Amino acid sequence: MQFKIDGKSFHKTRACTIKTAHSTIQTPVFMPVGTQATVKALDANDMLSLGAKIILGNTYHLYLRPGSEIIKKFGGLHGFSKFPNSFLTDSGGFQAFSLGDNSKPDENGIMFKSHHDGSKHYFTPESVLDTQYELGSDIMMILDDLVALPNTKERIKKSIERTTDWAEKAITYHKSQQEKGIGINQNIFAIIQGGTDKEFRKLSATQLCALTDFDGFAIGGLSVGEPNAAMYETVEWTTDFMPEDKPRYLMGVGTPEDLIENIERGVDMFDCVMPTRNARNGSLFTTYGKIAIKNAKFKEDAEPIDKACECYTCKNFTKAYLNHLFRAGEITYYRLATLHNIHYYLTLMREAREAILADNWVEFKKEFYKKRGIEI
Ligand code: PRF
Ligand code: ZN
Repeated sequence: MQFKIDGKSFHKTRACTIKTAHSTIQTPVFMPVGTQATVKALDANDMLSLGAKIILGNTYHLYLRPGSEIIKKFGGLHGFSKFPNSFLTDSGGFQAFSLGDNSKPDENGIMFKSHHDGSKHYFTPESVLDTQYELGSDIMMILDDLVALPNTKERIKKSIERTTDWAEKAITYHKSQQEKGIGINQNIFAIIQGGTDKEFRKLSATQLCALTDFDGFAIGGLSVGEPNAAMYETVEWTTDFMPEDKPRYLMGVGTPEDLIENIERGVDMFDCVMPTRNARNGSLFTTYGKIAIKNAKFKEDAEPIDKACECYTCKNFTKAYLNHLFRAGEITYYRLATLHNIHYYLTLMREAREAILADNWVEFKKEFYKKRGIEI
């Protein structure tokens, strides 16, 4: 993959271009979540009309159903879903972690029970790459061992040691597979762990970033229950140990405010279920903050969700109509709401990029907060 820094502005903000075999991605970028090889309620053409250059899929879910060998038969995620731009696939480390008692990591990998039928499976650093080769994702994530916060120093230390060990195995395996012609157009990212402890983060970042064959680096293990300020501080500290000349990805984050704050702290890439999940729950993003579309005050509201929004939903429909569709539980509601929320996130990232390239970050951030009634 090709990586280029196009411009920088205040503090650690940066605007970059990432080129994969399937698309050119301008950063900062938000990757909509498409766990099951679709962004819920939408299809590939919707994603193209939104201008999405990359979406995220999940190894854990697709491995269990329909199985990566079936997806491979249909030309990988691109052929199967017909989304022609890039896919990043998460490794399954986080999904196993989310299974709680139904997953158990050891030195060599993670044993887990399927949430479908309780069947037992074992993921190793190598096996999750084999699955991702079949999925054909443009960016593959390594298997990592993450821990809930707060946790003991011993457990966090173990998570770092394991994650580094697994990263070494992953990169060695990936190089050997590429020599055999497997995964040659696929990139691989390592995942920094270490909780909110500075020394642990430094240790994890320096160990992993010394493995220079990785195409990019992610910050994992955050947004798992720690206070927001601790997340920001950890990112601020960690990005200083990450290379300038490779993409930096903050996994599973976050709110629009989280994106702005972490772009300032040197992050290029984000993913989160928030815009899609919130849409389905009736929570819609606007320039002025969130609204709950089910609210009775929207019953006769003739305005779009956000007058400033240029999305398909806002160009065509009123809040009154969306309020009705939501209350009636109509499927159309999910599609229209999801289109709007993703459009909001992608537009915010495009505007952030423009502000960085115009060296206007401070002003941009001030405006962003001011519209939400916050003076900074
Ligand atoms: N590791 C992986 N996926 C993730 C995370 C992680 O730490 C997070 C943390 N917020 C989200 N998704 N593999
Ligand atoms: Zn809209």
